Amino acid sequence: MLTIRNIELTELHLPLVEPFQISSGIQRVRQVLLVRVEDAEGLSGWGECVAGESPNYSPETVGTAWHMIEKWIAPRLIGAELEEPGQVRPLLEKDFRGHHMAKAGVEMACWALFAEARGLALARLLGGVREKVEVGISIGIQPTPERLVEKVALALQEGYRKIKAKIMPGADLRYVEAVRRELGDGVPLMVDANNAYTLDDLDTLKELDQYGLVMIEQPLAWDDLVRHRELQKQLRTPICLDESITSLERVQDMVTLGAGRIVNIKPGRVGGHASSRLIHDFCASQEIPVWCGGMLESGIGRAHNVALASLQNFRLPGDISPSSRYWKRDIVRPQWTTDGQGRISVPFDRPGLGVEIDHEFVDSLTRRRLLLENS
Ligand code: OSB
Ligand code: MG
Repeated sequence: MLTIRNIELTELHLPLVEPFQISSGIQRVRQVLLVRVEDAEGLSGWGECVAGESPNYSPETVGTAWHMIEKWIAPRLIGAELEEPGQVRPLLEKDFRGHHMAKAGVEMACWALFAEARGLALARLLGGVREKVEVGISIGIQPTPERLVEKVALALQEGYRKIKAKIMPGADLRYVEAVRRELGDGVPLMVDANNAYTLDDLDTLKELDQYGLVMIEQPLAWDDLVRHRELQKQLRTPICLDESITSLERVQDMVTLGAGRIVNIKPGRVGGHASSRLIHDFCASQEIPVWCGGMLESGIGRAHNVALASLQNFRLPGDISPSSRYWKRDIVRPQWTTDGQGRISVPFDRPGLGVEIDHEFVDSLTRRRLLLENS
């Protein structure tokens, strides 16, 4: 048994090595919200809340998550006596609606704490089996199709096993066409629209269908399964849902409706590791492939994603690129690296997250910090 003694929030600003543009906005600096939970013995577990600066991906932001954790989540958890990490999710779900990213930041920190306390790798605690996870890259919207072709060619050289190109109206068909023309049909290419289309764009989306894409991620509105079903009926390319999948129930609805055929699991979006595991297991039973998405995480969130992606049914390469793809210097040691062939080793041989936090560097980037404990 383990008792939660306090929870500490840290917001730091980490500049990206290059701007990252998606259909709904451009990002140059990642506002990272770190969560540290401490137990009565003085052991710590770290998590990362993946909410962004603005509500352009989900309704949550760093500001709303900070508020929710300070006012609601921490008071409920501090003093709680836990037998196992699976108890955190029901505690945070009871009568608190939504705010999955805020909940997940804390829930995942508790999983890391349990892994530390038991001297187990987080991946082991989660039930992971893969020694290495396959990695893909998510490439932001480029100024020209030629620039995208260059980026894709470089990514292939670097060994990435799945290439995701962000698209939006006006930066779609010509971009995909250029990659196929210059680099061929063998490139494991997919696109992600982050909700930029409606069924009025059916002609464009049907044209995309000709390029043999591995999948089309979240073309329509973030909370809309019904129209994704209409679209999937008219496309051969599998639709992969990202924003729309906020829980196991939404995945079940996706299957019932036929709204998509592949699921992107981001633990932050679905409320944490317990929820991710339920979705993973359900998808395995339905023979639906899942892969681990990314939210431009620092090395701490990345540690959680790597551990989760080591579960059996993560059959497709994740958006889990090495540290250097995002940051000049990451906030963990060692930095996350690939083996040069598009795989990251899962640190099964180290307890907890498997990386050390670079506290000095974190402190130098910190904008605000708050220790929450019961008075
Ligand atoms: O839709 O998957 C997305 C980043 C921010 C917001 C949404 C998304 C993304 C990515 C980044 O695609 C993937 C990564 O972390 O490498
Ligand atoms: Mg996406």
